[in-house]
This record gives sequence, C-alpha cells and structure tokens, in this order.
Amino acid sequence: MLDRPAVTPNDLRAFWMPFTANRQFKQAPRLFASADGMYYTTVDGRKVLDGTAGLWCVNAGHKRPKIVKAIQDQVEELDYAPAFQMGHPRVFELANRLVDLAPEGIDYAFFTNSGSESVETALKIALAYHRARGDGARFRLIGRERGYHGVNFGGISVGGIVPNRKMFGTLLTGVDHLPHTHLPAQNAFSRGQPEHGAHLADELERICALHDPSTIAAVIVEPVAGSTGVLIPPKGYLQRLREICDKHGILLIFDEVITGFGRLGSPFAAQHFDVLPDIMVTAKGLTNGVIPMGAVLVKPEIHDAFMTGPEHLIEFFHGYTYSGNPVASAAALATLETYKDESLLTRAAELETVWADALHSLKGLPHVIDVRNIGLIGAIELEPIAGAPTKRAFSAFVEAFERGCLIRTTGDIIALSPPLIIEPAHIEELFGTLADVLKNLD
Ligand code: PXG
Repeated sequence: MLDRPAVTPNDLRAFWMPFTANRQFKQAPRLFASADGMYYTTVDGRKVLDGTAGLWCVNAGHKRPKIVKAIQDQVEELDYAPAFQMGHPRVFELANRLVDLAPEGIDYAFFTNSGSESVETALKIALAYHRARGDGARFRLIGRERGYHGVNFGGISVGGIVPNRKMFGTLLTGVDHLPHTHLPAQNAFSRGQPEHGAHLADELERICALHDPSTIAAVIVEPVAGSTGVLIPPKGYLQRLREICDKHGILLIFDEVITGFGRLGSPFAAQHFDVLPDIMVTAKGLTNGVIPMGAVLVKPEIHDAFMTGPEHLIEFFHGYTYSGNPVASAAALATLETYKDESLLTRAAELETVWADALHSLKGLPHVIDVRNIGLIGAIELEPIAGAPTKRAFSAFVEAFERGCLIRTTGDIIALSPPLIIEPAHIEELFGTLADVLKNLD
C-alpha cells in the first residue's frame, strides 16, 4: 500500500524545478499549454510573445511544420539505433550539413544531447588531443569570470558564475580564469561591440607566464557571454585571444551554444567575428530546441590526431547513449532546412538596426543603467534595489509575463533573444510592453 496520497494530476509539489525560485513559482505558477510561431499560449488561454526563443533555442519559432513532420516520420521509421559501433544514415548526413555550415577549417562533428555535454566533450577532446600528440603536460583549462558553460563539473570549473560554482566543492583542478569584459564606466550604452577592453585578452599572457604556457591545454570562452547577462566582446578582443593561443600552442574553444545558428546574423559567431576557433561547442538552435541535441565541431588536425593505432580499437573513449539519436538527427536536419528555406541564419543582420533602435529607446527610463545589443540579442541592465539584488529584474520578468511578453533575467539584467522569425511589429510590441513595465517598476 502507498504511504502517500494518490497522485493528483496537476499537483505542483513533486517536480523540483531547475534554475527556478520553486516556492515563488508554485505560489503563482506560469504554465504554457501550447506555442505557435512567435507566441506561447498559457493554460488560461493568454498569448505571450516569446522574447527569448524559449531559452535561446527556438531560433526558427515554434511548431515549425517541417520539424514536426520530420520527428513524426522518423519515430515511425527508426526510433533508436545504438550509438556505439553502429550507425544510421541521418546522423552522417547531419554531420556533413553541420560542417558545411561551420567556418571553413572545421570538418568533424561529435554529437551530444545538450550544451553542458558538449562542453564536457570539448574539454575532454582538448585534453586527449594533446596527450595523443605526446604533449600530455598540457592539462590546464582556462575559462573566464562570468562565463557560463553549462552545469556539469568541467563546465562549472571553467565557468565563472559564482552561484553555479560555490556549492560544489573543489571542482576540476588546474583551472584558471581570464577576467570578464564588463567595463560599464567606459562602455555603457554601446551599440554593438564596445570600443574598450581588447587589452583584457592580454591577461592570457599573464596566466601563461604564471603557469608556463606549455601546461595549458585550452582556453574556453563564449564569443558573446549570454547567461551572465549578455557581455559583448570588445572590438579586437577575440582576435587577440586567438593570437595568444596560436603563439603558445593552446587550443581555443568557442562555446557557441547561444551564438550558434544565426543569433548574430551569421551561422556561427566564429564567422561573424572572423575568428576561427579550434573547437566549437553547440546545442540549442541545432534542433530548434525541440529535441535535446548538441554537437562539438572540430578542426581536422584535432580529429586526425586520434586516428592512430590498430584500426579495430576505439580511438576516443567518450560518447552518450543518445549521441546522434535518430529522432534528434531528423529534427536537426529539418531545422537546418527551415533555417535555409527562410534565410534565418542571416536574418539577425537584416533586423539588427530596427532591433537596436527599439532597444536603445529604453535609455532614460527609470532604473536603466545600461543597454547593450548585438545581432538579435539585447540586454537592459537595471540599478539593483539596495540590499535586494535581483529583485527588481525579477519583478520586471513577472510583470512582463502578466502583460504578455516572455523575457529572461539574470541578476538585475534583462536579456532578450527572440526567435529569428521576429517581425518589426513584434519588436514594437516587445519594447512597448517593456517600456510600460519599466515605467511602473519600484
Ligand atoms: N554553454 C552556454 C554558452 C550556454 O549558454 C550551456 C553551455 C549549457 O547548455 P544546456 O543545454 O546544458 O543547458 C548554455 C546554456 C539564459 C540561459 O537564460 C542560458 C542557458 C540555459 C538556460 C538559460 O541565459 N545556456
């Protein structure tokens, strides 16, 4: 006999929600029932404009017919195939399409199921690559303050968001961090890439001098830091990082989980900034967020370093049960087709001026201390309430939801990253609502 009451279908108690204020949520739940295009519909029938592409992932908008159909067809045809020592055609096709989309010089794809798994995979590839070349003294990994690389142990070790790290013990050893690039005194209200801060990349030289560069395996950064509240790389910063990595034989990893798949107006940030990393970490927009999937993309030199030894032996002892899952592969292929059919991977570049004008029109509203933008990303930083950091932005989030717009907040920063199908009328709706929210905020 059960020692607890029978299940009540919509009881909110049992679900421990991720990255959520559980108690606040359960007192006043925000539940979506359906979604189409740019809008969600709540369980009580209200339409909510998606200002965040879900969580930076629904780049083609919701319920896209090709993606829905591809998933339905695939699940009927081949629901699962073992990922190890076996294959199925779609995942090979997907790998080819992905490397075609990636910058020239990136030729191989390794599949995962999330951004966090892609990060772990990339870090492991970096370490194992050096070892495979006989350079196993390179064991250090360098991340950046305020960086977000998912929630697994490697990712939080190289990451730099304090609440995501402080509860979890010693993490990986041999990790150091670059300084973040947020310089509000010089760069507040920048449109696009800020002018000041390229010199912060030179801190990598200091870290190299401290540890000796021959001990450093890789540097991992988000080309545009998202989760921390949108930090856009200063002009010249990423180029400088690339130069220093080249000088010392260090791999450069771009975590493109949010910048990948058109967010900046190019397929990837690497193309947008014209800086070629050695390894690219992707997820989210790869399947339009519909089915979990990530991919790590690498240069041929890295892949080839593993392809030695007897041919019957496994070259890289890593992978997931669901790496390249057939249904996820079908979803990804249909997503890439949708992006292509509708030229979505360059649409952010076309809309950038309209987007930036609307976003920067919020300057001067109460509590707004910075506004920043790039591609179809926007951030509005609010003055925190004294003694109650994050409270003001969280109130803005709840109020915007009540008024029919989904936004994201981290700390006291509002982050916006709409589906790439957004139209100027939606931009007006989003910023009109936000202006009303900000005017009425305590
Ligand atoms: N790297 C980066 C750069 C990310 O932004 C991850 C890794 C981890 O991905 P998974 O799929 O394991 O969650 C992310 C995830 C936000 C927000 O509002 C951002 C993420 C996730 C949820 C919310 O900024 N990024």
